Amino acid sequence: MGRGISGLSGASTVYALSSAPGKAGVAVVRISGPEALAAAGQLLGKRALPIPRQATVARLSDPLTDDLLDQALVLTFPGPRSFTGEDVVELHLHGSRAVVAGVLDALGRLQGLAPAPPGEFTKRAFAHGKLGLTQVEGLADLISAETTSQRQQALRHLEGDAQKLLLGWRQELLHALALLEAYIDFSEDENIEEDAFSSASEKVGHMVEEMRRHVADSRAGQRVRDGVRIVLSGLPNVGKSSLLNYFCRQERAIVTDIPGTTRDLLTVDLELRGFPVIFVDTAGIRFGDQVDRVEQEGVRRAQEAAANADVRICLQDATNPESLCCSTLKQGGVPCACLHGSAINADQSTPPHLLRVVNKCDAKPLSMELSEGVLSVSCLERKNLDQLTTVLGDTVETLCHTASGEVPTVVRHRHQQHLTAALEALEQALVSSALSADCVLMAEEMRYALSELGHLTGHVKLDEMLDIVFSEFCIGK
Ligand SMILES: Nc1nc2c(ncn2[C@@H]2O[C@H](COP(=O)(O)OP(=O)(O)O)[C@@H](O)[C@H]2O)c(=O)[nH]1
Ligand SMILES: [Mg+2]
Repeated sequence: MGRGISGLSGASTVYALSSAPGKAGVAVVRISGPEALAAAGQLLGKRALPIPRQATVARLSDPLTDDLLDQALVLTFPGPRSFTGEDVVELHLHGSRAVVAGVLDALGRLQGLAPAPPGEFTKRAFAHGKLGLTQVEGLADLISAETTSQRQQALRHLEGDAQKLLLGWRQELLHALALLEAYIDFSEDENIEEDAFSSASEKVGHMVEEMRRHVADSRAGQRVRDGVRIVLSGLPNVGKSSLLNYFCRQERAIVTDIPGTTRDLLTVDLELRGFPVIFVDTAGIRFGDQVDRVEQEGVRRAQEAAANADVRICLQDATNPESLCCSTLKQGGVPCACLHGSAINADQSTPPHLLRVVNKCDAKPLSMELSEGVLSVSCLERKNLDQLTTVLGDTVETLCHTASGEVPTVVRHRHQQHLTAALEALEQALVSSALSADCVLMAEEMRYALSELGHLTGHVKLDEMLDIVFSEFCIGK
């Protein structure tokens, strides 16, 4: 039942430190493969192997020198009921460098054992059908999760929510294709039900609707995984860097009253209500003779960052009438100096969510009435910044939730690409069905969609795709 995956380590039994390297309370060494139980037996000396899946304290010794290595907790998981599907042993050692080095050395000297390359255990789990590809990705995400939302999303993927949904679509599609092919082959035959064709079209139509919903939600999952990009933009000296420092609770960006102080993009990773956010401070937008080449490039990058943001905080200055004249304030519309003349990235399907904020309200009472939704704050006197944080938190939450509240299936760019391609093929299949009742063309499109779904579930195995997926893992996983 192996999945015949290339790139597995040549050695049949592998071992590695699975916990983080360095001094720790406990360190876990994992061994997987046909020699795993025998290897553990050698470290245990004359003592019998513990009962499977039962943690047992045992003295481990170097089989060659008989040196005592550690008193450890030993767990055995005979295959196929193990993480990799093979025989697996876990040694829970005292987490000192000397203990770990001693045990790894002793294992390295045993016949048929080799150190596991990065991701090898997970690769074996995939090869033995223990994990689907989206579950493998969920595992990688779980290991790198830094916020609550990332943990929740990754766990649901690891538990197979996305895999189940995709496999369900795959089954539906296979069924519809079988109906259609039977209709193509035997349509003359009386035994073939009249409605095989319409029934296949109906199934495809249903799938198209569901897939559209998931593709539309695609940014939410990617944002939880990669972080919501919040870009601070506006004219020079409006207080962008001051606001960034407020959110970081430290002086990350240089603040001066000299226009053009910030030139490059400055990004800071933070957490807001359990969601990962990336704040981006940018150069103030200005043009003209006083702007040198370095600052011009900074302005270009600022415009690009603003165009590609998930949320754009358009900051303005209560003491600077020029910044208050910005059309965003007057009309509540999207166009603004920060974006003027910049090319909006074609990849960005949804325009940035805009938050309009007027800073320095301590210095000058606003003579004009602010349009609805514009917040007036003071970075200097910390006025209304809690309110801004609340609005920002609400926005981030909305941007990270799918419309239905279901767990997003699409959490990576790879997912979005394949799901979109599958959807387009099925939409095309529907066109063939409706316009010309062309079953052959329709079946062709459905087969293409099937292969795109297969890239997501791991049913279609391209080595380079698997390399990308597994490259995220470290040694011992
Ligand atoms: N009065 C007042 N000055 C501020 C406020 N926020 C920032 N400033 C000042 O405005 C100047 C420009 O601030 P900075 O954060 O560097 O603006 P940036 O160019 O948009 O990044 C500095 O001298 C700040 O001290 C505020 O809320 N009130
Ligand atoms: Mg600045």
